[in-house]
Amino acid sequence: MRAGEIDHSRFFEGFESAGDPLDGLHLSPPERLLVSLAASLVHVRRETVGRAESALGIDPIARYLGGRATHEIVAQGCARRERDGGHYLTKDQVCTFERDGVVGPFPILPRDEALALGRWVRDLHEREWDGNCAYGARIHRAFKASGMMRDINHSGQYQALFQPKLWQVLRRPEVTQPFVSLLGPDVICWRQQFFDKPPGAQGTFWHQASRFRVISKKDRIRPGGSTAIDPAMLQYTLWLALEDVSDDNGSLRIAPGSYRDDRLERLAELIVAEPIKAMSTLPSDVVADTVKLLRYGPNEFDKVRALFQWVLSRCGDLFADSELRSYPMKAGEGIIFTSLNVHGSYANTTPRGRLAFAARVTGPHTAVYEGWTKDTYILPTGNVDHSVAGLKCIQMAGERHYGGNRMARAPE
Ligand SMILES: O=C(O)CCC(=O)C(=O)O
Repeated sequence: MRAGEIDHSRFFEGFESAGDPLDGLHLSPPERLLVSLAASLVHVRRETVGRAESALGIDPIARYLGGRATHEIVAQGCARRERDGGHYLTKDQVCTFERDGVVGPFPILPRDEALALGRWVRDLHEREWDGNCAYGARIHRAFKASGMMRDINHSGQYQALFQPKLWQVLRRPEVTQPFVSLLGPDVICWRQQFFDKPPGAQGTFWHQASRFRVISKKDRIRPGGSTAIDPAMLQYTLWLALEDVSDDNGSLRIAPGSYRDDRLERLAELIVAEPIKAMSTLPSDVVADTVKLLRYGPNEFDKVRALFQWVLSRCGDLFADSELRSYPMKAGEGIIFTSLNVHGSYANTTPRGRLAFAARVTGPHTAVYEGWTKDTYILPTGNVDHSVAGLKCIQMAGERHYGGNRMARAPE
């Protein structure tokens, strides 16, 4: 490390890659052709536009980022435990959240009830969620054909739209009131999922999310109409442990306060929107392997890790002051955090499972999937398009929601 450089090694501790992710990756002839075509385009850009930019002193990445965005969280809710009792957050908890973008762990469900819920979820998953899939029949068939039906992380998404028991969890005061303290009286869940980490599962590498674009160029959620909402406040995640969680079976990890700097998310979006431009900032000898890994790599962990390394190579001061915390929890405990905080989770090196329920929660001014008719699901057997008509929102508290959002009726 050179003098003055920031030591990011703490971000990699406990996140070692299991060998070279490209080992054993065999591409078909059309895939190989696509990789060499992309590498050639990157080379051409570097030798033409790139050279001109260097001559003019232009850094395309710095230009795209337009400086370091500094986000702020200001709680919109006014209910507080000291005055209103119940399960509202205390003044101190709200202040902690505004500073760190994360609060908890705190008890949400009694431990026995959370464990029983976890067992019920696993049983339902064994029964293939009784055939329910909010993405529609095409994705349900594709889940079965690709083996993803066996993965709760995929097949369990949006299941509160079908299961009264999950719907009721989202409407319990223990769940809604902390959000009312942060968001105000009207609280909406726009998506739910489970995070299952079976024995031997890899960790989840550090990532940030506010608009949830993933491989799309459009925002899945954004401030509706002319509302101004800081991206750090666009949505908060409730991560509720349904089994005991420790560092050795996959605790969640967060850098509190890192939501202020969103360059990781924005540069990840640039890779999707303008891959040739983004790649042309890499040393030429690693371009083909990086394209191969990001396009055809066998697991998300290594892709996200490679992306993080690329972003650090461009923004050496990123998360400079961030402390990393892990969040061991007993079943029934949970935390609330802004997903713009850089976060991930440890690997599960134990013979025990690790199951969590995550609700993505927002306020009445957020437009969800506005202007979208279809989305794309990434499956190992290829990407499959699906309608977004079934991806409805749940009113957790209050009555108001953004006008264009599709709202669900309670399942029976
Ligand atoms: O539970 C995990 O392993 C990861 C959770 C996560 O990335 C999220 O809630 O956004």
